Amino acid sequence: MKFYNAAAPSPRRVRIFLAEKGVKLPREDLDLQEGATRTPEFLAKNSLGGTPVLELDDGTVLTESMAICRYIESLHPEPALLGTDDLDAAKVEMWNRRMEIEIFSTLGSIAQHSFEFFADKVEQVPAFAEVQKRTAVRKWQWLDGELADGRPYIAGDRFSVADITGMAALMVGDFVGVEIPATFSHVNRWNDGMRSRASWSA
Ligand SMILES: N[C@@H](CCC(=O)N[C@@H](CS)C(=O)NCC(=O)O)C(=O)O
Repeated sequence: MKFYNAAAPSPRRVRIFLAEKGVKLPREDLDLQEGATRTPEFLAKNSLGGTPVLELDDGTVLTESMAICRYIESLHPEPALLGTDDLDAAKVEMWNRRMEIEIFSTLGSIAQHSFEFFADKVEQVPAFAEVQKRTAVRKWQWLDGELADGRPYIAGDRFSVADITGMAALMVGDFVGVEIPATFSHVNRWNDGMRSRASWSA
């Protein structure tokens, strides 16, 4: 098995997932700035040219960070990061999608519409990046309201992949310079907790 990794938010979701499970995989680190995922060899593995990619020993290739996490969970069930029973798994899925769609994607679109790296990958609209900076603050405010019930983690009482997606979003927020306002005390409590986990630096 081989994990194709890069210094970027999506592969970081998998790195954190692996670190939380205490699993180490053979890994190749790719330099995105050098276009290492845009070679014919890599595009044959992932036609979208993105990381993470997990290549199995029989040649099967998995792309998409969540698909890779799901496969890793099947091999290493503990600690359960995708839910402990059917209802819990549904709640984790619900919150993971909310974190991905509402927070991670909003912050990611700021980078996509303003960073030179994306200039040849998306049709950039710089004004949209500015709109999304304001939108991101509103999304954090929404999450603050959700976490006002005092729960320690995004999906409830247990750390889950929804928190990991949130951790990746925090990293994107650092990149694009969107800070969580100090008045959002509940999100900041969660933010502090995530940054103090050993897996934060994975
Ligand atoms: N939806 C995919 C996103 C994959 C993706 O966009 N990966 C980025 C890093 S965050 C990448 O490797 N980009 C390299 C490129 O586009 O050349 C996932 O969750 O795995």
